[in-house]
Amino acid sequence: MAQKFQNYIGGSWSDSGSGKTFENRNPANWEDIIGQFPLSTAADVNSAALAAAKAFKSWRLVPAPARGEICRKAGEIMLRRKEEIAAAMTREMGKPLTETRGDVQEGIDTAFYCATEGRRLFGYNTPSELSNKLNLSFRVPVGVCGLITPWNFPMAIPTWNIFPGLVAGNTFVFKPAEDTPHTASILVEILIEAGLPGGVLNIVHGAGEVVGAAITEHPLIRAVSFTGSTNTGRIVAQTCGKLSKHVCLEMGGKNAQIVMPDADMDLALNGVLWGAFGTTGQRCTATSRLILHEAIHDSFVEKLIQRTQRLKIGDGSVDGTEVGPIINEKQRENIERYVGLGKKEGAVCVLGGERPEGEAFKNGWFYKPTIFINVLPNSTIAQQEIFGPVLSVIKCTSLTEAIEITNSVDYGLSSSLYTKNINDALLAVRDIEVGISYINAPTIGAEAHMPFGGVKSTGNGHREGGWAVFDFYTEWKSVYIDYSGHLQRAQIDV
Ligand code: UN1
Repeated sequence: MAQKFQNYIGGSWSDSGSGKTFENRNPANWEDIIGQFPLSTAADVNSAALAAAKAFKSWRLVPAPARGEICRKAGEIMLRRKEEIAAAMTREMGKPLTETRGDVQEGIDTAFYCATEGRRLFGYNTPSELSNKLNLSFRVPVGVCGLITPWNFPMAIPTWNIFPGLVAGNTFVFKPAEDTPHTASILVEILIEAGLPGGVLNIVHGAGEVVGAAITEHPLIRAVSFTGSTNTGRIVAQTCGKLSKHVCLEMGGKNAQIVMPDADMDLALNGVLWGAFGTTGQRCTATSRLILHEAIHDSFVEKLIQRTQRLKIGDGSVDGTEVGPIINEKQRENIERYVGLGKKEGAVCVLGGERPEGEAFKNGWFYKPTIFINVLPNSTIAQQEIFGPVLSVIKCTSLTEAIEITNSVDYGLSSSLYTKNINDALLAVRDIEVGISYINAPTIGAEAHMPFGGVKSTGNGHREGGWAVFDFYTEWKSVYIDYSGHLQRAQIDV
């Protein structure tokens, strides 16, 4: 009998009013059922929003350093439970334990970073244009926030939002991805143990079209943070726009790694293997295009094929696995559709392009690391986000052309350039249109205390992570204190 999990609303665990549940299965072995989770309704979201609005009244008055202290305690609990959380995460979303440990570590880093931000949350003071008048501006919480998160970073992405949001004084209605509800439940347990009062963080499990939509539409929810596909993000933005809500969108990517002839080739090779096939390519920051200078193209591709062939595909909980399963059948079919399109458009599939065969793979959603060469920059597989282990290799003749190709997509999340030429490196950092630019490092590897996000269709101008996320989770309040004792008129009595 599979374990039964519940929502957490207003400080207590409860079933959905619908009485219905959904199953969560291990993508490396679909016969392994992790649990039954509530298939919630708009009425459940309403209860959560009411609880969060009630809790906001007192939570906003708790001093920010004390709110930060709860994050610190949560970070310590995560550190203590790191192995167990990583194992639960691998079981429900498939990436190898080395990677899920990193995902939990990103949550721990965010906890400790946010804990100290509780003592800063800097505002500005400026001189007044009038005498005997004090001008201050400081940050205040937004109110009840809705959080809709994806399955590929089940601890890192929720904590990037929840910890800074809490430190800033907000309360939450949190809907995790249907594929990773267990890790999200563990995060809630941790915050309860760390002393978070009831109603401050509410979790409502269920489908995006029902629970996500109800969060976006609920009048008490003042801000919505969404990480996921560009199509869904645009729907979220439209609804939030109509209702004058804050909205932070973190959507797709089509990230490129450029390799110039003067680069350290082994370094570049290790970079693309990790960037393209780490997390089985299921990252917004995954390397999905490799732009090679013609002088090194053929030799690099040859070594790349050899090294990729050696990557160990399998169950992420088994030591030595480098490439775990795809998250679910629907996503695997989507990858297959793109591989078919690539072939149809004339690119040459030199590796993979199929499901692995054998006993070890028969009950999992596995797919082989796949490499296409002769890919045209404007073809479908070079333009659209695939979210799988599919790498498109494009040939270029100069850095200028490589930058043009990099910029020729709708997205702008991360980029990577391998070169030893400092001038080329700085030129690329200046001209590549992305939110995160790496030199001599792959397109993945963002750190918790740096702003995270992208330009163009990747985002809507906000950033998660670091100090920048506080711009989303706070409003500015400007305060003027006149101690002159007489009426002073700004712009007039100057
Ligand atoms: C994502 O790609 O969905 O930079 C998030 C990285 C991670 C976070 C990625 N630290 O790859």
